[in-house]
Amino acid sequence: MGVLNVTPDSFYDGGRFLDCNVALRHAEAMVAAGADLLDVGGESTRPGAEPTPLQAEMDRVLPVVEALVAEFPLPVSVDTSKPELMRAAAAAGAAMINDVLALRAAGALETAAELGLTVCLMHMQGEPRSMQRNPVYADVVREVRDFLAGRIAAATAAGLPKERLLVDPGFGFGKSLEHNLRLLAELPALQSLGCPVLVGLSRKSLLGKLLDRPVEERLAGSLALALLAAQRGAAVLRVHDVAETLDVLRVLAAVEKRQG
Ligand code: PT1
Repeated sequence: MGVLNVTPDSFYDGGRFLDCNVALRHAEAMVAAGADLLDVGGESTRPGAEPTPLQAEMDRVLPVVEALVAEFPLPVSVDTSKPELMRAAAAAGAAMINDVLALRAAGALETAAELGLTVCLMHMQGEPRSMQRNPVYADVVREVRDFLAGRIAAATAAGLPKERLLVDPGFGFGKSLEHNLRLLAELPALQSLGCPVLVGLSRKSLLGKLLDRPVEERLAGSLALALLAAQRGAAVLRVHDVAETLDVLRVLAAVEKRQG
Protein backbone atom coordinates (compact mmCIF):
# COMPACT_ATOMS: atom_id res chain seq x y z
CA MET A 1 0.00 0.00 0.00
CA GLY A 2 1.62 3.23 -1.16
CA VAL A 3 1.04 6.33 0.95
CA LEU A 4 -0.24 9.42 -0.86
CA ASN A 5 -0.69 12.31 1.53
CA VAL A 6 -2.42 15.45 0.30
CA THR A 7 -1.82 17.39 3.50
CA PRO A 8 0.29 20.43 4.42
CA ASP A 9 1.50 18.80 7.66
CA SER A 10 2.22 15.06 7.29
CA PHE A 11 5.38 13.96 9.08
CA TYR A 12 7.37 12.80 6.05
CA ASP A 13 5.74 14.07 2.87
CA GLY A 14 3.67 16.96 4.28
CA GLY A 15 3.15 19.64 1.65
CA ARG A 16 4.92 17.74 -1.10
CA PHE A 17 1.82 16.49 -2.92
CA LEU A 18 -0.75 19.18 -2.10
CA ASP A 19 -1.00 20.03 -5.79
CA CYS A 20 -3.25 17.40 -7.39
CA ASN A 21 -0.97 17.00 -10.43
CA VAL A 22 2.12 16.52 -8.28
CA ALA A 23 0.18 13.93 -6.23
CA LEU A 24 -0.76 12.10 -9.42
CA ARG A 25 2.82 11.99 -10.66
CA HIS A 26 3.92 10.52 -7.34
CA ALA A 27 1.09 7.97 -7.53
CA GLU A 28 2.24 7.03 -11.00
CA ALA A 29 5.74 6.35 -9.67
CA MET A 30 4.36 4.15 -6.86
CA VAL A 31 2.19 2.20 -9.32
CA ALA A 32 5.16 1.74 -11.68
CA ALA A 33 7.19 0.51 -8.70
CA GLY A 34 4.58 -2.20 -8.09
CA ALA A 35 2.13 -0.88 -5.49
CA ASP A 36 -1.06 -2.98 -5.21
CA LEU A 37 -3.08 -0.31 -3.45
CA LEU A 38 -2.85 3.46 -2.87
CA ASP A 39 -3.91 5.15 0.37
CA VAL A 40 -4.97 8.78 0.00
CA GLY A 41 -5.01 10.91 3.15
CA GLY A 42 -6.12 14.51 3.65
CA GLU A 43 -5.75 14.73 7.44
CA SER A 44 -2.44 14.14 9.19
CA THR A 45 -2.76 11.82 12.18
CA ARG A 46 0.90 11.94 13.21
CA PRO A 47 1.57 12.71 16.89
CA GLY A 48 0.63 16.31 17.71
CA ALA A 49 -1.42 16.89 14.54
CA GLU A 50 -4.47 19.16 14.77
CA PRO A 51 -7.83 17.93 13.41
CA THR A 52 -8.72 18.95 9.82
CA PRO A 53 -12.16 20.45 9.10
CA LEU A 54 -14.42 18.27 6.92
CA GLN A 55 -14.56 20.60 3.91
CA ALA A 56 -10.77 21.00 3.74
CA GLU A 57 -10.28 17.23 3.92
CA MET A 58 -12.90 16.68 1.19
CA ASP A 59 -11.35 19.35 -1.06
CA ARG A 60 -7.91 17.77 -0.75
CA VAL A 61 -8.88 14.12 -1.12
CA LEU A 62 -11.76 13.84 -3.58
CA PRO A 63 -10.10 15.29 -6.72
CA VAL A 64 -7.13 12.98 -6.16
CA VAL A 65 -9.35 9.91 -5.65
CA GLU A 66 -11.31 10.70 -8.81
CA ALA A 67 -8.14 11.11 -10.86
CA LEU A 68 -6.53 7.94 -9.43
CA VAL A 69 -9.61 5.84 -10.11
CA ALA A 70 -9.74 7.16 -13.68
CA GLU A 71 -6.04 6.63 -14.33
CA PHE A 72 -4.99 3.41 -12.54
CA PRO A 73 -6.53 -0.04 -12.42
CA LEU A 74 -5.68 -0.64 -8.76
CA PRO A 75 -7.88 -0.15 -5.68
CA VAL A 76 -7.81 3.24 -3.96
CA SER A 77 -8.09 3.51 -0.19
CA VAL A 78 -9.07 6.70 1.66
CA ASP A 79 -7.52 7.40 5.06
CA THR A 80 -10.39 9.08 6.91
CA SER A 81 -12.57 8.83 10.00
CA LYS A 82 -15.35 11.09 8.70
CA PRO A 83 -18.54 9.38 7.44
CA GLU A 84 -19.29 12.24 5.00
CA LEU A 85 -15.95 11.73 3.27
CA MET A 86 -16.38 7.94 3.31
CA ARG A 87 -19.62 8.41 1.41
CA ALA A 88 -18.16 10.88 -1.10
CA ALA A 89 -15.05 8.75 -1.59
CA ALA A 90 -17.18 5.69 -2.34
CA ALA A 91 -19.11 7.72 -4.91
CA ALA A 92 -15.77 8.77 -6.44
CA GLY A 93 -14.79 5.11 -6.82
CA ALA A 94 -12.71 4.36 -3.71
CA ALA A 95 -12.58 0.66 -2.82
CA MET A 96 -11.46 0.90 0.79
CA ILE A 97 -11.73 3.01 3.93
CA ASN A 98 -8.64 3.18 6.14
CA ASP A 99 -9.92 4.47 9.49
CA VAL A 100 -7.46 5.20 12.31
CA LEU A 101 -10.52 5.54 14.60
CA ALA A 102 -11.78 2.06 13.62
CA LEU A 103 -15.28 3.44 12.83
CA ARG A 104 -15.74 5.01 16.28
CA ALA A 105 -16.81 8.45 14.97
CA ALA A 106 -20.55 9.17 15.12
CA GLY A 107 -22.26 7.54 12.12
CA ALA A 108 -19.10 5.91 10.75
CA LEU A 109 -20.11 2.31 11.48
CA GLU A 110 -23.52 2.69 9.82
CA THR A 111 -22.07 4.55 6.84
CA ALA A 112 -19.31 2.02 6.21
CA ALA A 113 -21.78 -0.85 6.42
CA GLU A 114 -24.12 0.86 3.96
CA LEU A 115 -21.32 1.58 1.47
CA GLY A 116 -20.10 -2.01 1.46
CA LEU A 117 -16.41 -1.12 1.04
CA THR A 118 -13.40 -2.88 2.53
CA VAL A 119 -12.44 -1.29 5.87
CA CYS A 120 -9.21 -1.23 7.85
CA LEU A 121 -9.84 -0.98 11.60
CA MET A 122 -6.86 0.52 13.46
CA HIS A 123 -6.02 0.68 17.16
CA MET A 124 -5.16 4.04 18.75
CA GLN A 125 -4.91 5.00 22.41
CA GLY A 126 -6.09 8.61 22.87
CA GLU A 127 -6.17 11.09 19.97
CA PRO A 128 -3.39 12.34 17.66
CA ARG A 129 -2.98 15.71 19.43
CA SER A 130 -2.01 14.12 22.75
CA MET A 131 -1.58 10.35 22.25
CA GLN A 132 2.20 10.30 22.73
CA ARG A 133 2.16 12.19 26.06
CA ASN A 134 2.06 9.15 28.33
CA PRO A 135 0.75 5.95 26.74
CA VAL A 136 0.05 3.29 29.39
CA TYR A 137 -0.86 -0.40 29.00
CA ALA A 138 -0.82 -3.33 31.40
CA ASP A 139 -0.35 -5.72 28.43
CA VAL A 140 -0.14 -3.88 25.11
CA VAL A 141 -0.52 -6.97 22.89
CA ARG A 142 -3.59 -8.26 24.72
CA GLU A 143 -5.21 -4.81 24.92
CA VAL A 144 -4.70 -4.06 21.22
CA ARG A 145 -5.97 -7.52 20.25
CA ASP A 146 -9.03 -7.19 22.52
CA PHE A 147 -9.79 -3.72 21.14
CA LEU A 148 -9.61 -4.96 17.55
CA ALA A 149 -11.77 -7.99 18.41
CA GLY A 150 -14.35 -5.56 19.83
CA ARG A 151 -14.28 -3.40 16.70
CA ILE A 152 -14.63 -6.48 14.44
CA ALA A 153 -17.67 -7.47 16.54
CA ALA A 154 -19.16 -3.96 16.26
CA ALA A 155 -18.55 -3.86 12.51
CA THR A 156 -20.05 -7.26 11.81
CA ALA A 157 -23.03 -6.44 14.07
CA ALA A 158 -23.57 -3.30 11.95
CA GLY A 159 -23.65 -5.45 8.82
CA LEU A 160 -20.06 -5.32 7.54
CA PRO A 161 -19.04 -8.83 6.52
CA LYS A 162 -15.85 -9.96 8.23
CA GLU A 163 -14.37 -10.80 4.81
CA ARG A 164 -14.23 -7.05 4.11
CA LEU A 165 -12.26 -6.15 7.26
CA LEU A 166 -8.54 -5.67 7.91
CA VAL A 167 -6.98 -4.94 11.29
CA ASP A 168 -4.01 -2.76 12.24
CA PRO A 169 -2.24 -2.43 15.62
CA GLY A 170 -1.61 1.28 14.93
CA PHE A 171 2.15 1.64 15.34
CA GLY A 172 2.96 5.06 16.81
CA PHE A 173 -0.62 5.79 17.85
CA GLY A 174 -0.44 6.14 21.64
CA LYS A 175 2.53 3.77 22.03
CA SER A 176 6.00 4.08 23.54
CA LEU A 177 9.03 2.61 21.76
CA GLU A 178 8.73 -0.42 24.04
CA HIS A 179 5.02 -0.84 23.17
CA ASN A 180 5.72 -0.60 19.42
CA LEU A 181 8.53 -3.16 19.58
CA ARG A 182 6.45 -5.59 21.68
CA LEU A 183 3.58 -5.31 19.20
CA LEU A 184 5.87 -6.04 16.28
CA ALA A 185 7.62 -8.92 18.02
CA GLU A 186 4.22 -10.43 18.91
CA LEU A 187 2.47 -9.52 15.64
CA PRO A 188 1.44 -13.18 15.03
CA ALA A 189 -0.89 -12.83 18.06
CA LEU A 190 -3.20 -10.76 15.81
CA GLN A 191 -3.66 -13.65 13.37
CA SER A 192 -6.25 -15.22 15.70
CA LEU A 193 -8.59 -12.29 14.89
CA GLY A 194 -9.16 -13.90 11.50
CA CYS A 195 -8.64 -10.75 9.38
CA PRO A 196 -5.63 -9.72 7.27
CA VAL A 197 -3.20 -7.55 9.27
CA LEU A 198 -2.11 -4.16 7.87
CA VAL A 199 0.88 -2.35 9.38
CA GLY A 200 2.20 1.18 9.05
CA LEU A 201 5.78 1.50 10.27
CA SER A 202 7.34 3.50 7.42
CA ARG A 203 9.74 6.22 8.68
CA LYS A 204 7.93 6.58 12.02
CA SER A 205 9.47 8.06 15.17
CA LEU A 206 10.07 4.64 16.74
CA LEU A 207 12.98 4.53 14.27
CA GLY A 208 13.98 8.04 15.28
CA LYS A 209 14.18 6.84 18.87
CA LEU A 210 15.87 3.53 18.07
CA LEU A 211 18.45 4.89 15.61
CA ASP A 212 18.60 8.60 16.45
CA ARG A 213 17.93 9.56 12.85
CA PRO A 214 15.68 12.22 11.26
CA VAL A 215 12.78 11.12 9.08
CA GLU A 216 14.80 11.45 5.84
CA GLU A 217 17.34 8.90 7.11
CA ARG A 218 14.97 6.13 8.17
CA LEU A 219 14.70 4.13 4.94
CA ALA A 220 16.99 1.26 5.98
CA GLY A 221 15.27 1.01 9.36
CA SER A 222 11.87 1.06 7.65
CA LEU A 223 12.90 -1.78 5.34
CA ALA A 224 14.04 -3.85 8.31
CA LEU A 225 10.68 -3.27 10.00
CA ALA A 226 8.83 -4.16 6.79
CA LEU A 227 10.71 -7.46 6.57
CA LEU A 228 10.07 -8.27 10.23
CA ALA A 229 6.37 -7.49 9.84
CA ALA A 230 6.03 -9.56 6.66
CA GLN A 231 7.78 -12.51 8.33
CA ARG A 232 5.32 -12.20 11.23
CA GLY A 233 2.31 -12.43 8.94
CA ALA A 234 1.48 -8.85 7.94
CA ALA A 235 -0.63 -9.00 4.75
CA VAL A 236 -0.45 -5.30 3.83
CA LEU A 237 2.44 -2.89 4.38
CA ARG A 238 1.58 0.82 4.33
CA VAL A 239 4.79 2.46 3.06
CA HIS A 240 6.26 5.59 1.50
CA ASP A 241 9.05 3.72 -0.33
CA VAL A 242 7.27 1.22 -2.55
CA ALA A 243 10.12 0.13 -4.85
CA GLU A 244 12.57 -0.51 -2.00
CA THR A 245 9.97 -2.37 0.09
CA LEU A 246 9.06 -4.61 -2.85
CA ASP A 247 12.73 -5.58 -3.29
CA VAL A 248 12.73 -6.69 0.35
CA LEU A 249 9.53 -8.69 -0.15
CA ARG A 250 10.89 -10.37 -3.28
CA VAL A 251 14.00 -11.48 -1.42
CA LEU A 252 11.86 -12.79 1.45
CA ALA A 253 9.55 -14.68 -0.93
CA ALA A 254 12.50 -16.30 -2.73
CA VAL A 255 13.88 -17.70 0.51
CA GLU A 256 10.51 -18.72 1.97
CA LYS A 257 9.69 -20.66 -1.21
CA ARG A 258 12.68 -22.90 -0.51
CA GLN A 259 11.96 -23.47 3.16
CA GLY A 260 10.90 -26.98 4.17
C1 PT1 B 1 -1.05 3.37 10.15
C2 PT1 B 1 -1.18 4.73 9.75
C3 PT1 B 1 -2.34 5.09 9.03
N1 PT1 B 1 -0.25 5.67 10.05
C4 PT1 B 1 -3.10 2.88 9.12
N2 PT1 B 1 -3.27 4.14 8.71
C5 PT1 B 1 -0.46 6.94 9.68
N3 PT1 B 1 -4.03 1.94 8.82
C6 PT1 B 1 -1.60 7.29 8.97
C7 PT1 B 1 5.46 8.69 14.28
O1 PT1 B 1 5.55 8.12 15.38
O2 PT1 B 1 -0.01 2.94 10.83
N4 PT1 B 1 -2.00 2.48 9.81
N5 PT1 B 1 -2.52 6.38 8.65
C8 PT1 B 1 0.56 7.99 10.06
N6 PT1 B 1 0.57 8.21 11.47
C9 PT1 B 1 1.75 8.39 12.18
C10 PT1 B 1 1.85 7.91 13.48
C11 PT1 B 1 2.84 8.97 11.58
C12 PT1 B 1 3.05 8.01 14.17
C13 PT1 B 1 4.03 9.09 12.25
C14 PT1 B 1 4.16 8.60 13.56
O3 PT1 B 1 6.39 9.28 13.73
